[in-house]
Amino acid sequence: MVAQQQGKFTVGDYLAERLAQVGVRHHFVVPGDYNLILLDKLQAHPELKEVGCANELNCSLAAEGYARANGISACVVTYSVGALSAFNGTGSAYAENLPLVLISGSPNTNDPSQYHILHHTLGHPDYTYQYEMAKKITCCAVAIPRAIDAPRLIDRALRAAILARKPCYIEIPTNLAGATCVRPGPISAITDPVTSDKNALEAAAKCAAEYLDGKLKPVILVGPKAGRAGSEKELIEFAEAMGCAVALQPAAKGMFPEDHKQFVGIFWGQVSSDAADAMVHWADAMICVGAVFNDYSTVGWTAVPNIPLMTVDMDHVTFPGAHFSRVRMCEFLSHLATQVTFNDSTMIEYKRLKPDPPHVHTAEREEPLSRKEISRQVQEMLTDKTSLFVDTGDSWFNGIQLKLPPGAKFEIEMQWGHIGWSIPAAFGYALRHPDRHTIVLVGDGSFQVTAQEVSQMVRFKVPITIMLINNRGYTIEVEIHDGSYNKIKNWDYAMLVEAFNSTDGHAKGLLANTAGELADAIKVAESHKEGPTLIECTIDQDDCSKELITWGHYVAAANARPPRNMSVQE
Ligand code: DPX
Ligand code: MG
Repeated sequence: MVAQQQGKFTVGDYLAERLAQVGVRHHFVVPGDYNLILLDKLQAHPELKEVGCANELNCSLAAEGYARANGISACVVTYSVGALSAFNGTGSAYAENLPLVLISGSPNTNDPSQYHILHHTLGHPDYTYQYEMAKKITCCAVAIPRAIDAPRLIDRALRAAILARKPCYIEIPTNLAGATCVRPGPISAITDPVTSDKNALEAAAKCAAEYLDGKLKPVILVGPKAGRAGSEKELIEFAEAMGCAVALQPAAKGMFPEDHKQFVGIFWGQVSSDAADAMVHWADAMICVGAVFNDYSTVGWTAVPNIPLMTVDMDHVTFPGAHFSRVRMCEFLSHLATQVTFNDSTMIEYKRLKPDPPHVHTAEREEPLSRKEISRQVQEMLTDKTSLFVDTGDSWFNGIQLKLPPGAKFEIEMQWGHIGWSIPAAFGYALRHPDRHTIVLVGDGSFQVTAQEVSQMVRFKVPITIMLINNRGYTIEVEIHDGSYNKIKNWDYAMLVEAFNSTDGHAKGLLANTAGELADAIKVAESHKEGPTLIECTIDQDDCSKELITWGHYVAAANARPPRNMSVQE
């Protein structure tokens, strides 16, 4: 703030100060003439570090990943040509419940009233369209009309994003970023959490305790919103008070410790791990904590639990026959932990059902590389310091099957499912967590979407290990519905990432065709700290997990349901 205190304080300074106060330390940017003054202001803030991205899609996805690590992030782009690309990562943040602040420069405030046609726009003088579009993919969108409105609108958007765990949108005209502005008031006005309504909390916990008392076989099902609500600690507290089985949805992997004695695996219908499905289907009560039932998590609607559900969401609790608003998940779980009766019947049953650990075959060094051997070697890489990103494709299934050691983190983007997400998202995440070893499992098709962002890993010397599984195409799509469109042009991936080095970079690109080559490459990656290492793992085109095949069949069937309510003429 020193530099800013000496000169005039501007709208850009206000935004910078607020971003720093809510905990942003890196902001992701692509410059354009509508946002340059704003970028100068953000750059001038001593607590913000500017991180340039190769394009706005990657910029928004890097911010999405940063929000996973940091709780909140900022992505700054130019009008339309930039923002419309950044809408994609903003959509991801919405779907994945992450507070991402999308900030866009916009036309000079004098232009709309003069009916001026401007560059980077649709070519007609109504410049409200981007703001209108942003409203649909954020929990709060504001367009600043005058400098005097900036504090109120910026504060409103930030508070909404923090409370809802959703993205917000702030549009700042190019001639307002440098306009004089008042200084911000106390940050607690924005960051103070909303607590539960005391009466609703009491009533919900009482209702839950009574409901559970009447049940013989309760199971807890954890979904991705449990982690987003920051309730991991309270979840353990509650689970231990209950003593019952805890299954996780695939997108919640890592949100409850896998070495905990009550962990019974990933519930994913037919492709569940560790007999989690047997437990879920045996239960007579299901406490769904932050669960999301979509077509993917229910395996094409074949695995929707068929008993009434008790739903604990981020800010409300619903039972068969009762609903309680303004009950925060964390508070509810820790309060309920003091009210419930211990019932470990599902754990007694699980001990009888728990499958023995599978025998894992170790390939000979010269054996051609297989999917199973990659998984075996990746499993050995995992430590308490690992953060594992798995991209859409067979990497989801391979990642879900791995056993996470205590402390290891797992990131998946299962609601939005944007191929290529993992490369920029892991980059954003790793900037915030330099102490962790970020590993990415990504397919060849996914990598081709966002490959440029590896060059930022080179530029910022981020030592991410990218395991690129090259099966020469879109295999998940092959399993859902095959066609020539699922073939892609092969690249020399190892050589490509070294091209990003130019004269000053330190990326390593390695190729593994055999089990031994992969083991050697992993050793190199683990000791390489000056930049990213990409290991291209080549496998046969048909070598995919049986879980992917099974899941693909059911999802294909769900996609192919004929239209209902057709008129008789049709
Ligand atoms: C598509 C998917 O190579 O993984 O293991 O070979 O399937 P697998 P790849 O990365 O291919 C991914 C491909 C094309 N999905 O199989 S999952 C549709 C799709 C999407 N996101 C975007 N476009 C298309 N999920 C941005
Ligand atoms: Mg592929």
